[in-house]
Amino acid sequence: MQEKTTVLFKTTFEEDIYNGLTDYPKHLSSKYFYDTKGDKLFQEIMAMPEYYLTDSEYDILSKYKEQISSLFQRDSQSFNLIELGAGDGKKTKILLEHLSNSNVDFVYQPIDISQNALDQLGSSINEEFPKIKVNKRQGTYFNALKNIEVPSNSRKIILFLGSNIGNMEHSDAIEFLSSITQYMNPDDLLFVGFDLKKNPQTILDAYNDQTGITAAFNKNILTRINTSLHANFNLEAFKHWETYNPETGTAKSYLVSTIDQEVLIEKLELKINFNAWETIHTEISQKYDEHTVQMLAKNAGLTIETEFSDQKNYYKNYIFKK
Ligand code: AVI
Repeated sequence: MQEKTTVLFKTTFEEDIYNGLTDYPKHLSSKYFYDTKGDKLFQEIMAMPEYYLTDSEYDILSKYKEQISSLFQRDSQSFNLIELGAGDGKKTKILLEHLSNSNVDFVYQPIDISQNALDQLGSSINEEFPKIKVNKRQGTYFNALKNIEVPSNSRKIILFLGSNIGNMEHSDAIEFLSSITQYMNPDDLLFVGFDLKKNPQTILDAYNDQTGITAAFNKNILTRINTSLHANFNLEAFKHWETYNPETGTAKSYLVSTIDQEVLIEKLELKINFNAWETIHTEISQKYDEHTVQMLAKNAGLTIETEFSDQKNYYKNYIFKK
């Protein structure tokens, strides 16, 4: 049993960690993977040969940049290209380069939770594509989207790449897409990347690489708790474990305690007990099929305008309208 005490939480992080680790079964949110070290590990994941998602989306954007750009700039109307979770913008730059070379009139509005990531992205775009107008927004997707200024004669093209949607349960994805729909006019477009169902082994390999980068990424959440909440998680006593259910398309990441152990989280005045082989669920990475994307779109009030897939049919980018 956990020893629960009455704690006044100073941050949502503290509250989420407390609630997740005193629940049964235990869970932590994958959004807490991304501190400076986690961002770096995720960059390394994206560069791994096993993590096919990045290359697949890169291929799609490279191959179809002309078609995609012409859908964005219909009737030569100016538009605002709003990217949710822009990160380093590596893939988006394929489109940005093409749009810049074609002298298209648009404003790029990257939104990210990390000011540091935004500043780096902003200066690299200024350097590589000086003609592009950039208007950065730091914040959560919705706060930033709510406050974004788009002139009434400009269309909104909203990008959500990298199968980031896959880190949400279907009900949350529907809520998320529905909220975006509320900000869209009938002329606006939503461009989303979805990782597809495929050979289950390919998926397991992408989330359980031999070099252990994904394991380090998953365990980084424990390091973060150790550092910011003064805890004593022993990383050696946890195993990274990945599962994939080919029927539902859900890949799940866990940290499994390899021994009976007690962990102290000083700042939360909390002792957590783990039985040997007890789990902490940390992430879902959903894989999709046509049927599921249609179900999400329908429930969020969106229609599918068109779709693009890579050569291996590993990944698809969909364009939705309201
Ligand atoms: C950010 N997100 C889409 C990645 C994914 O594929 O679920 C995060 C990740 N987790 C392990 N590897 C990569």
